Amino acid sequence: MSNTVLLEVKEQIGYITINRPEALNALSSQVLSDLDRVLDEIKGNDDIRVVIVTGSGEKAFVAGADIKEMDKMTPTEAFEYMTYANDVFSKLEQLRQPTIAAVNGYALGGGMELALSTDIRLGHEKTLLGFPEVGLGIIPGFAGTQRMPRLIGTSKAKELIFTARHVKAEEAVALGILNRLVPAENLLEEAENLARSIMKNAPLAVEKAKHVINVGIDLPLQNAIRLETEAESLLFSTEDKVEGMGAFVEKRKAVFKRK
Ligand code: DAK
Repeated sequence: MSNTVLLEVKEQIGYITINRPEALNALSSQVLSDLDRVLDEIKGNDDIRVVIVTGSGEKAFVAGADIKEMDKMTPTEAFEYMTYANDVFSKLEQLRQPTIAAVNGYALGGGMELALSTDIRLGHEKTLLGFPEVGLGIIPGFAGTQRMPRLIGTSKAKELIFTARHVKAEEAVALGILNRLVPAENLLEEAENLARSIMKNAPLAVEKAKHVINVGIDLPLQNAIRLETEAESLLFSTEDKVEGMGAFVEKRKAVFKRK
């Protein structure tokens, strides 16, 4: 079996590692189909509570779509490749588990777009992000023209996309692309700490919060508020809601069961 994407599960955290360090983890079609398979495994694994996505090696998270592969594509092949990649990235975005990108170096083009498909992004001082596409005669093709403006606003997104410039880590935090920076040697550890601070809460509540935010953001406000109300009422039927409130009243630590 191909191993361009690795999945490891430790203490209820699923680690996805894009594993082509010799090509700075560039997204080939093999990577996309391996990522697709790994996401299906995660979807079916109730033991995984949070997912961390990172890149193999010291230099890159993902240095974009594989330019050498893309170079030879016909328009029809490009359409199919992009449609498939968008399905895979949407699968990542819609995982019920919260996802954290540990952006350990270059996150360019498709790499930035992969990171944008996660819920929370951590970087370090050498993390460099950008959309080089217009310099290659194309535009971001894995939903960067859509997810980035939704995250940071249209004007700032346009500046990044039109200029194709590299954005340093501090600026990426100021823009709201990265949640925060941590020392490079602690990046994975900080991602794990963040994962654990999510995992101490009621799993169904966290999953519902993710769903309501992701779906609600594209709805008119009143419909989104209604979605929230319905999700909240459903959580009132869970054992974990009884446990969470009971533990507060009894002044003890809640033990959640995802029920
Ligand atoms: N694709 C393929 N190989 C890559 C690569 C990439 N994106 N990025 C790096 N590599 C390979 C290099 O070719 C080199 O391989 P060898 O020559 O040793 O065989 C190896 O990784 C190490 O890279 P460098 O020697 O270049 O390393 P440096 O430290 O000097 O430079 C760099 C690091 C990240 C600045 C540089 O590698 C670089 O600029 N990489 C390309 C960044 C980039 O432009 N990425 C693509 C963004 S465009 C669509 C599908 C997808 C998309 C759009 C449309 N359709 C199907 C319609 C999205 C496109 C993108 O993501």
